[in-house]
Amino acid sequence: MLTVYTEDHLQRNVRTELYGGQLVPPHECPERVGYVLERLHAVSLGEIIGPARYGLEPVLRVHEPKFVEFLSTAWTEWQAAGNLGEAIPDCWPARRMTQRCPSSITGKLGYYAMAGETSIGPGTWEAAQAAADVALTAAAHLNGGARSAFALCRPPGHHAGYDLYGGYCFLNNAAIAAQSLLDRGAKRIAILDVDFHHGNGTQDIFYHRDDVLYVSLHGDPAEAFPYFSGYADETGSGVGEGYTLNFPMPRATPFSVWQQALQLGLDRIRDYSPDALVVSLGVDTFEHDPISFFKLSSADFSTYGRMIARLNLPTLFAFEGGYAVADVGINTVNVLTGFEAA
Ligand code: 5XA
Ligand code: ZN
Repeated sequence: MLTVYTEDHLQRNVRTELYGGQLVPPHECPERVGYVLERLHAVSLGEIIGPARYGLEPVLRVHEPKFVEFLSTAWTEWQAAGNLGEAIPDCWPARRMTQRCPSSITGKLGYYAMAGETSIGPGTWEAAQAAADVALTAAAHLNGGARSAFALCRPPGHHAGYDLYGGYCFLNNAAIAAQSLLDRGAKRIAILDVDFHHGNGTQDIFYHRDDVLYVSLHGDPAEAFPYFSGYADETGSGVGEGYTLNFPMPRATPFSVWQQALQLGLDRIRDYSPDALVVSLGVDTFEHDPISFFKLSSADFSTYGRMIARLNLPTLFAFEGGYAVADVGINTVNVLTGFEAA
């Protein structure tokens, strides 16, 4: 399997995450990708190539122009305003408040953030753009007839909505890739999100559409981030009704239960008969993940890689979460080798 990767992700190396009432070193750190690369080499998964540059056009197919402009200038504006730390919001347009975007950078952060933990720093925008290019390059590879490709994206993407960032995400790499496949001739794309967290951003972007089926397995939002998205009764709207399928699951969910939900999701994807599959591949379902609560073992990742392969679809894996840093490489690559072995 081809991997697309660029060291441009290193440009995002913020010092702070708001966590447990403290500013701590971010869980979503550059070392995560280092462990994945190390494992890719160890198992000789295949060639690793750099991304092509696609510019903003494919990004603007799924994100609002003013939001993209905000991301591209946020750090400069934050510094110009005399702030000393990294950029984090401190006020949101909550219930019954006006939904107008302020001119102040602090106000803009609140307007565009769906969560407050994610600092913006120098290089955040450049890394986010590079991650989108990684996903687009992997999509181009599928278009060229490949069975599969792995987009080693960082920062991750599935919480980034049409005009929202947060949850460590800025641009929605999986959504950008899915849209590019449609723009190059696909009629239907399925997105399977196996990250522990619900991909509110991906759901948001495609909620009203029937050309993208979104299936997500995740921690019950009553107990897990992003808290305000991911319930089973969120099923799509308008022509998109029935094209969002959420499987929220409780604390300590074991693989035996998770696997049953996955099979139901895979059955729905097979019925949908898509031209290609995009997998939002987060491995924070791991039993030792520090911020999540499912109970998958390293071996379980191989098992579900094989299950996904049985769909027999051109498949793009886009890297998302996973914070048991030293195990992120093994768990991620187990999915890919399981897929290849099937
Ligand atoms: O998939 N999303 C994540 O792993 C980020 C969770 C952020 C929690 N504050
Ligand atoms: Zn996650």
